[in-house]
Amino acid sequence: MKIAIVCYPTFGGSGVVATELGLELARLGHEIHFITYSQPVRLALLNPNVHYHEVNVPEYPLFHYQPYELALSSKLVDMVKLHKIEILHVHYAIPHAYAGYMAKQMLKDEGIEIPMVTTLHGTDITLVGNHPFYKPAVSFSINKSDVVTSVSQSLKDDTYSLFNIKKDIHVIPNFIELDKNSNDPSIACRRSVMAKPNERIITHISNFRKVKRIPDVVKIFYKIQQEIPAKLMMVGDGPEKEKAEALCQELGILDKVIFFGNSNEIDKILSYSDLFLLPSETESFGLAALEAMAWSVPVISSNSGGLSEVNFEGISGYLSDVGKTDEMAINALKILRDDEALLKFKNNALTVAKKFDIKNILPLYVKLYEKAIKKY
Ligand code: GMT
Repeated sequence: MKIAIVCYPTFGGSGVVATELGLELARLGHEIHFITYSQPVRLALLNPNVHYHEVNVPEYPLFHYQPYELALSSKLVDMVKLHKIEILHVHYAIPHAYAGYMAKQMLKDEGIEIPMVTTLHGTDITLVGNHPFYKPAVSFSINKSDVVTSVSQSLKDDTYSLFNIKKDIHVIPNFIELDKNSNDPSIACRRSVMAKPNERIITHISNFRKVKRIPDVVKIFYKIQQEIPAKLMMVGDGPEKEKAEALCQELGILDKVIFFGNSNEIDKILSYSDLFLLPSETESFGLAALEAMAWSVPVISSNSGGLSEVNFEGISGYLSDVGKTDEMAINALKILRDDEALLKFKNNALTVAKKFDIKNILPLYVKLYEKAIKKY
């Protein structure tokens, strides 16, 4: 199949899912065209089946806001015609589903009919898309998609309750490429660089937005390090990072916390982590938690959104109500205090992660594409 993938190219989860999906489809022999405003961070262009087309928005002084949707839909039209693309897969509803729909209409005018799959990722529904300024356009473009998927049952339920959606939503969970972890020799374990042998390594990875409840991460760690020797790895960047650094200083734990910023070495960091913290306000799936579990790292998370579909209570970690940092710290210590418990949770985390192996999830997308293309 010739597939166009539209996504955000940044470190965020939806961009990572879209990129890994496209790369795996390319490995299976499909022709993949990534269409976005800059090269996705995890995109390796060394496969002849992978193409990247940049959307450029020329600056014009008249425009207070540069019209990205217009540029994207025009680029989609051009690329579909040039490369004979058979299907559009847009990740994140805003504005991708909207631009995709406009591209479909323009192509229809020229006698070209092409199906569009829209994958909902979370904040496009629960936070941003739900805003009254966007809601009508988001509802419209979801309803006009040929196939709609969501990354968890929880997100599917949220979509139906927040929007007037008449379409069937297929739940296809996010996935992880497990083979990569054992096959990549460059991921050498460098634990000693980060912590002493007796210190537990605790990690948080996110875009440091408010929704991630970064102060809760620091508070949980503060309580843990009062009981056992530990270090905190803070990976990622965003509006809450500076406040987190200030809070660590205020609590006198700055020497036990490493702020990495955005990193391309997430696998290395996870390979020596003992525990992952994700106390988010809301999380439609929690890809970062799954990535940790794939490295045998147990997870302490909130129980919001789709997190309970990924992190299994008492098995791969523990879940608490949002903001219950005392309980989260107590649960963390249950995992970290002795080696035997830690090993059990580590093994369980990997076992649960295996359910989300890309090999199990990819065929679900392929089936939907084939069905959608056949219908046209
Ligand atoms: O807030 C983020 O983590 C970024 C956001 C995105 O769109 O990249 O993540 C959303 O999509 C991810 C991939 O499907 C999910 O794993 C995250 O749970 C979801 N974030 C939220 O729902 C807050």
